[in-house]
Amino acid sequence: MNNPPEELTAGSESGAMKAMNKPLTRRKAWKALATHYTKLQKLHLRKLFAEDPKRGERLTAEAAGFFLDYSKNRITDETLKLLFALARESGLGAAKDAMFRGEKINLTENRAVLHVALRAPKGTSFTVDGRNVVPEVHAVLDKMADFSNRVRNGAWQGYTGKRIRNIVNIGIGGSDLGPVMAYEALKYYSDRAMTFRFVSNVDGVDFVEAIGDLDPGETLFIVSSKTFTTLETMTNAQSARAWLLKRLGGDAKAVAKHFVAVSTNAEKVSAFGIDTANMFGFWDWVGGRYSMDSAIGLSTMLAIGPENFRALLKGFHEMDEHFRTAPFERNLPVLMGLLSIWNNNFLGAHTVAVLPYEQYLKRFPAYLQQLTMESNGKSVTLDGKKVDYQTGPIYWGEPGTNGQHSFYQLIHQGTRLIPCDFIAFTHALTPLGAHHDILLANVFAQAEALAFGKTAAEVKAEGTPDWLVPHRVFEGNRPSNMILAERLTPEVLGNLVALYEHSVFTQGVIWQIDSFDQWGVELGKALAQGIVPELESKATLKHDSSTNNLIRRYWRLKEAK
Ligand code: G6Q
Repeated sequence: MNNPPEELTAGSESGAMKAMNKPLTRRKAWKALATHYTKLQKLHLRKLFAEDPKRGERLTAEAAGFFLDYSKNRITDETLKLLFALARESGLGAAKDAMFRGEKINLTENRAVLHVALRAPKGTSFTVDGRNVVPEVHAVLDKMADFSNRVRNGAWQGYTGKRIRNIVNIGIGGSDLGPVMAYEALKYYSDRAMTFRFVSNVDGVDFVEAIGDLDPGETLFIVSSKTFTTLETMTNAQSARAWLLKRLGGDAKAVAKHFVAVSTNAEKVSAFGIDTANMFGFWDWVGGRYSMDSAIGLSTMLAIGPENFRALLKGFHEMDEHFRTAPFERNLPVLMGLLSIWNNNFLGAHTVAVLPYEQYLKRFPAYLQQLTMESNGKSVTLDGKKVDYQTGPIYWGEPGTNGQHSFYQLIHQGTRLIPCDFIAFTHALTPLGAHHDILLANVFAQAEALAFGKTAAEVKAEGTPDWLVPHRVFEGNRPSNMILAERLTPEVLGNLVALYEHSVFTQGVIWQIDSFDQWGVELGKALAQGIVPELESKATLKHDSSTNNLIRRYWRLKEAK
């Protein structure tokens, strides 16, 4: 592309792009929010709750499997009104429609952003370049289901005639984090007779430890890579191929029985030696971090079966429909996105802690880190201007209650403001004595303590000596969301992931950035490719003095061994 797409020019037809003509900080609602913040700055959640006994019931919303209690945010009705005005002024509605219409809203890559089509029911329509892509999506899903059934029921056999019992997904970034997270999240529903492993890191440890105890005759590798060129994945895939062939007698025909690919690049898949009949495709309008519900989810389907996978897609779709149709005031992703803008851009919070009180979601924060930070870690607007406001916050987290015994200290009494997303389920999948009541008591207690804290008077009244009082005071006024659902089913996982996907989208639209490119990641891919040959055989080095020195040291120590 020599020129930016037409949509970037002022007066374009695209509603999504019109809004960006006015810089964010010059918008009426933004300025009003800034003024409003100065008035609200000192207001405490204690006061807000005391003045409105129904606040905890009022500032809630419910849809697509989830109940959101956002009453413990430092907001008033006026804040919400202004945030909704900001969303309108930013063209959120038009941007949303543009995405669902298949417009090329990923401007810097000139691509449509249509992960919502991955979970569209049969018979519906989503078009890219005038073509309805839903039938193709379902053709791939059917092929995945057929394959999964054959592996799960033993009809698909390995080269030596053994049944496949081990699945190893090789992929990285978007081709790994979603599958790992979904496997862990839905383990309860998985076939326990099968073993699932995930290899992502180019550090050989990852591969070696993953296959150490596996019988190659019973092992199937899924090479998951949209581009099929990613250094880490290709290196691991080659090692897997060599490992397998060495142990199964060296006949290259064994590859077809033990390797399948998930990719958009048929040519490279075939060059690797994988029969393209065993390739599961997806499309350039699916971003890596938005691909866990495409063929990239093949390991998920193998683990939980096609029916559960379809339930997962149903959950995604329910949230898509909610996001597409619900008014902003009751729209969960919009609410969460706007509250995040408020906390980040007005209250000055730099991070968001994601705290699932559900052990099965232990990898959810890691998954969310990519979704949120790769999407909204940008510092120029769609028309290439440097932003003069903060964009994507840092996401991090751990499952509760574990985090309570470590970093929560800083959230309660540190100097930084850390908004928290608590995620909890009213029913345990594995009920055990009083465990679930205790777990839920903890999540409710944490949100309560963060919001209301403990005053000096309260601490004194407990008989605390004066000198100890300041140490035991909790300021409170720490914002949090409580995200509640009934139980972690495949459908609810779909609801949850789509909730965050659309919240990320909402924030990206307000910040006027391209949430769907990842030039920082591309840079990393290119840089290492240049140094690899220099490490393998000495060459004239042309880096900075530090990099040159490090490479020379590596050479020296490598030789000394
Ligand atoms: C995701 C990113 C990135 C990507 C990986 C793997 O949105 O683009 O994390 O998923 O770099 O890329 P491949 O699937 O092409 O190997």
